[in-house]
Amino acid sequence: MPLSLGLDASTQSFSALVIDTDRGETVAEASVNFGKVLPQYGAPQGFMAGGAEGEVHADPCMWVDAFELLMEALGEACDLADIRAISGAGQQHGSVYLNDSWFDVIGTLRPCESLSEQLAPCLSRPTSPIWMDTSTGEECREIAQALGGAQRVCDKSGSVPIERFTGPQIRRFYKQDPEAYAATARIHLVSSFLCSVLCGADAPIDRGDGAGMNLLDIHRWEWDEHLLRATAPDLHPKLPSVVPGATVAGTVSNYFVKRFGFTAGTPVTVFSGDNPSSLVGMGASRPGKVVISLGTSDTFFAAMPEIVSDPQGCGHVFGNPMGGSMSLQCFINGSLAREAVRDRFGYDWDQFTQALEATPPGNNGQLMVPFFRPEISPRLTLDAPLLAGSEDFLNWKNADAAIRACVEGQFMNMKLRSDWMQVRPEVIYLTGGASRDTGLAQVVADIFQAQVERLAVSSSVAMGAAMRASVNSRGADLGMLEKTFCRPVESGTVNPAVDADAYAEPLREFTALLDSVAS
Ligand code: XUL
Repeated sequence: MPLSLGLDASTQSFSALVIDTDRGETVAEASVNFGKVLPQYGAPQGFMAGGAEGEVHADPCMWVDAFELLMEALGEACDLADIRAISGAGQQHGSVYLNDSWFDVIGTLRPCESLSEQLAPCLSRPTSPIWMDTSTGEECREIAQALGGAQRVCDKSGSVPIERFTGPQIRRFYKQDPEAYAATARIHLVSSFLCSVLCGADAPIDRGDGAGMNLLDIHRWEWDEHLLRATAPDLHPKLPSVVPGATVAGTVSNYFVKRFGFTAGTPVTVFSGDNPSSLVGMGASRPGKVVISLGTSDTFFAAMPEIVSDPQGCGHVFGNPMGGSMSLQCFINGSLAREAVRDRFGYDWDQFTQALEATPPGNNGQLMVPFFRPEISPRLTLDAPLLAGSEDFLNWKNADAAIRACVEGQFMNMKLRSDWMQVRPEVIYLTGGASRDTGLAQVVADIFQAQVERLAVSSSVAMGAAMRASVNSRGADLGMLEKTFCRPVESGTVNPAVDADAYAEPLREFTALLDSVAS
């Protein structure tokens, strides 16, 4: 059986999905939740909370421990020896810092020892800043100044300097601990680090994920010397090379062959970021379709016919793993905000859906700016949760209205922030855990005035990786894969239930509310 494996190293869990492209079937799926299976890392949601000045880090040893547990679980669901092509994706922007022992150790991993035991001594920085980290405001300003303004950085790299992006994070590390920075011989993204571990060789970075670093010239797809210099000294040799998404990074390492029974020589396509991978897994890697992905962060993205940048400086241009580029807008207050409101009232997810179904579009004028953590779209740095809204809501009297206010606030904000992409979607593809919520899908359809389709694939990131691997190493046809694996579920289509006027006034009021809290 010729199988392809897709991996998804996300914020809260590490997941795998195996497809049989000949039969058009998903053969196996497995997932491990970091907080649940590895509580010893003190990261119940996949990251260590409470860092200084907005720092949010995770331990790379936790990721590789989870990698092993995931392969054990997957090995019980299918025969790993049948896998003929592999790729993967990681949460974007996070970075792993390695000393020069890395190059030897990664090529000689011993199957009788755990990955974390062998790799821990290679870390020149014990933990990795991840995408939720907002600690680098000063570094962003310094990089912008060195380049002659934030817009210049945006023109080159596809984004203004952004706190969570890898370049500003590298600069902060260099400034805080210049010795440890000097002892760093390699800086990997989460995706290229895990790809290296799988291949047993130092892997390159793909254009999709590389564009989330504020270091890459997205017009030439090469490291930009000015950005590198503005970030930290001697940075170029510490970075892997950048390659197109259709590149074989290597073959599965002896470690994975011996420990888990993979077939030696199985090709591994370079890993990408979770959002670029999801673009592929949703069947949207050619321009014309818009995806909303509902996860720890919510994202809105689309393949782009040409490069446009966000005048508000919150949106991004990344590489499209299938060629060209994609636009993306990320909202930090995604499922964590929905969970916070749900938990406040002790609701389960069914009750959450019922609350959305029991309340009217526009919520009788009750609005909420549902930011429980500092938001990045728009940028609002807050010391405390910001739950600006109507009086009723602030008093938390009416659970159902609070839930609708939270969800409407999230998607009105998304509509306003994604206007710069100049895409007027007729169909929106919804993915991620919360996409199963019918009430929420209806809110999206109403606010965007678009048909919403929910695809059968719930794990579009891992699916995208499996599809990329199939196309790249097994010559599979992308169009055929999309027809087979990116179909809407039965009852997965939601049409707007109200017309555009229903949200005209709430959108105006929401804009005014947001302006008032932002100022
Ligand atoms: C995108 C972003 C997040 C992470 C984690 O810019 O920061 O979506 O990729 O999912």
